[in-house]
Amino acid sequence: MIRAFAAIALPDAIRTELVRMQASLPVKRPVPEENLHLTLVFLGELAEPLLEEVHVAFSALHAPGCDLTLDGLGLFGGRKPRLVHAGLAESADLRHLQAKVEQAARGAGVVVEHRRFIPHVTLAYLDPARIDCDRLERAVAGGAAFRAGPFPVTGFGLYRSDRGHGGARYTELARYPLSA
Ligand code: 2AM
Repeated sequence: MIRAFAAIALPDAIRTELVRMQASLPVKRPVPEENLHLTLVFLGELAEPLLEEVHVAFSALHAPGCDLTLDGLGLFGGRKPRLVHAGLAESADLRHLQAKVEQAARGAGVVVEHRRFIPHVTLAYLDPARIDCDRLERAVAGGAAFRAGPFPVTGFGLYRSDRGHGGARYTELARYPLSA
């Protein structure tokens, strides 16, 4: 089984800005620079034939490219935050793309969780037992003015995730261009 997801890769310059922002956060294990991405759809654990079906469906998908801007920081998990992320400026194009990618994955036979899409780039996963919530909330509030971009999105990718002791390793399996 292959743990897979669809995502937008970030340009180097944007990742550099995110790394700078991570350094100002009181987190022990920031997401490594090479792992920073914007997830469109988490596909779960797929058998190889199903992954191939997904690839065929993604290859046939048509959607326009767009420009995206990272905007602000946030926490997910309510009073017990489990991750800190950078948000995105609202983009109808991004929502359109995400809906199409999700629809293509379902059409290929993937059971996708019915969750509202909240576009974000995860900057760090948190260990709820070991974080200083007040300090973290102050740092996130202090990052409200964070902006990066706009940057052009010309495609999206299919990724596999392999989790080991050193954390997750993501590998791009295929890349799908968006129209100009
Ligand atoms: P996250 O950054 O919000 O945790 C690879 O794990 C990608 O798939 C991550 O970007 C992760 O989002 C996303 N994802 C979505 N749902 C997931 C789930 N149930 N388990 C693991 N990752 C998930």
